[in-house]
Amino acid sequence: SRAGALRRAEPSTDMEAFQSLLRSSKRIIAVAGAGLSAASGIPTFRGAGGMWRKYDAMSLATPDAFDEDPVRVWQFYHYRREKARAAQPNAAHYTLAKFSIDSERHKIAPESTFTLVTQNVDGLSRRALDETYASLGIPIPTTGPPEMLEMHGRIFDVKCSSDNDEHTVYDPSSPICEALRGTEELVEAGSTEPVILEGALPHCATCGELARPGVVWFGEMPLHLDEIDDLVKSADLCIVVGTSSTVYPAASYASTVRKHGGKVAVFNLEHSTGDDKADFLFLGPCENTLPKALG
Ligand code: BV8
Repeated sequence: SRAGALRRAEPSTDMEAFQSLLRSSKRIIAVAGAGLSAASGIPTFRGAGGMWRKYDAMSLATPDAFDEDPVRVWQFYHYRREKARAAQPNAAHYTLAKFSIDSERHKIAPESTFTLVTQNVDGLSRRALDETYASLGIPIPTTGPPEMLEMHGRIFDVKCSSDNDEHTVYDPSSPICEALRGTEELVEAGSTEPVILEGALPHCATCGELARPGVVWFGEMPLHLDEIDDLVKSADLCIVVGTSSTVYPAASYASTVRKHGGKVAVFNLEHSTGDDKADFLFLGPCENTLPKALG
């Protein structure tokens, strides 16, 4: 019937077909979200993990929340810093890390380029990459295009909350300030919020203003956008991993690749926005499906 003729082709679930597509792909990108780190014990934003104490995580990742209650927002980020520190990269991180290394990737996708665009701020993809370079005895390249772009910043970065000082420092200390020590346990215990004075929170070493986590909040400009836009426009394959594809502009990348004639492969535990338009859809935990697909 005509309606039948209009119906889009279902995404393929054929791993062999995906791997032969890989062999002929030259400009590959991956777009990752919280599902990539779920197996590492990092809570995702949706589902059960999306709540911290009685707050919706998304409502805390905003400049207004920080202006209104920097003590609460800093406790939220301290909790997530401690989670990220205790976490280990999982098989999906390591698979993407190995795929990021030219000599390794060219064994399955000859002469291809690759960049991981991650929405995650947990640093696990970076750790997996550094460990993989080390385990292969390959020095970490200091020139050439970056293997990954952390478009929403990094949980261990800290910057000034005012515009006085634009520079961001990497400060993985645990805790970042004495006042926050131990407050991460309160979440599990669900006990009352501790009283912490704003003066006890981290402050900018340069100007003395309140410091803030070096992540991109809702309403703020993501990082590396020009570079990402160029990559997205020229990609012939976009691998989408562990993201609900609901936050922009990251959620628009797969459809932009398709618009420019590229292919899209979605790896997710369950259905996600727009996956019906993908060329390939591999449902299941990415820590299982990704090693099969790119391993
Ligand atoms: C922007 C860092 C302008 C902080 C994050 C009104 C005012 C202002 C802006 C807007 C507005 N309305 C809409 C917008 C745009 C807004 C937006 O998209 N809002 C949404 C809610 C509609 N976006 C912004 O504000 C962005 N900036 O727009 O600037 C602009 C405009 C045009 C072009 C350029 C700029 C900034 C957004 C960044 C916010 N910061 N993170 C922090 O982490 O605390 S967002 C944060 O939430 C994550 O980084 C991520 O991006 C998002 C969560 O999404 P996911 O990662 O997908 O995670 P989620 O939990 O949703 O899903 C998990 C998935 O994994 C699920 O699908 C699940 O099935 C799957 N999964 C689970 N386990 C597994 C698995 N998959 C595989 N294996 C498993 N084991």
